[in-house]
Amino acid sequence: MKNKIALVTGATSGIGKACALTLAKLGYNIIATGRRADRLKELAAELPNEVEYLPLVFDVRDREKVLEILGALPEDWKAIDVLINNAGNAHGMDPIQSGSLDDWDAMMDINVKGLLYVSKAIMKGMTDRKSGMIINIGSIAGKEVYPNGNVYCASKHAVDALTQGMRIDMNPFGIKVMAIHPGLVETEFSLVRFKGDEKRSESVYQGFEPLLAQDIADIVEFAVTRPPHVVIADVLVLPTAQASATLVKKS
Ligand code: NDP
Ligand code: 8X3
Repeated sequence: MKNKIALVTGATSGIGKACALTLAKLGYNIIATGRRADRLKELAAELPNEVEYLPLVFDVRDREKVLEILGALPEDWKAIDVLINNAGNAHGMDPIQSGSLDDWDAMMDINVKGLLYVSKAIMKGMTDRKSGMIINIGSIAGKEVYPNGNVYCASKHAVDALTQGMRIDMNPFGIKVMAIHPGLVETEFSLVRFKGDEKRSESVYQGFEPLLAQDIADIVEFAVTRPPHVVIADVLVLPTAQASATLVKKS
């Protein structure tokens, strides 16, 4: 394949989908992942015709599956140029003393361990080829802690630390590593956090203009189009109405 290859996790909605479409418009062939196979199928119809597309259905929590599927990529798809570790969500928003163990497991298993499993499967190829770029989608919740954000914030602080660690360890191989830390972006994020409660989810984005998924994809476009000697290491991007993690009403 002549084109570069981008792998985007969590490309079935929101930020990941916008990133996949934007990278496709830039001419990247796209590997898109998620659990919802129907959504990955629909994405095919939205991609430009000239772009090659490989949808992969797996849960990032499933260590064996992640390593098996990403370890057996077709020959033409092995040389991944850009990995976007985007799959993730918040689950619940409770004071720590009444938080649910299942919610805690989900956030640590998906946002932290899932990111590690996917990265593990891809980093070896990048270091062997001495080229590549990893973009981790963190959050303002990885820079600040807000009331009832406890475990989600911890998971995103871990993403921040892992990004720094990856950048240091992969630096000798010329691999670029960055994190984008968004504030409030209107996606399916709150619907997942509040377990399908549409009213509560919509209220998160009322009374101000939130970021759009495309605003994050625009940053990805800027980052991947920098010359070889430039890495955009860390970006905090907020809606203009949001000055900190605690200032916007979340529910
Ligand atoms: P969405 O809920 O719209 O998208 C989340 C994506 O992650 C989906 O494609 C989903 O795919 C995928 N995903 C979730 N769990 C798993 C899993 N176990 N295995 C595989 N894929 C999974 O939310 P966003 O687009 O907003 O979220 C994307 C990232 O951005 C997350 O890491 C989130 O923490 C971060 N973020 C979001 C902000 C916001 O305000 N929206 C702000 C800051 C950061 P599927 O369900 O098909 O598996
Ligand atoms: C998502 C943004 O502020 O709800 O990471 O944590 S926030």
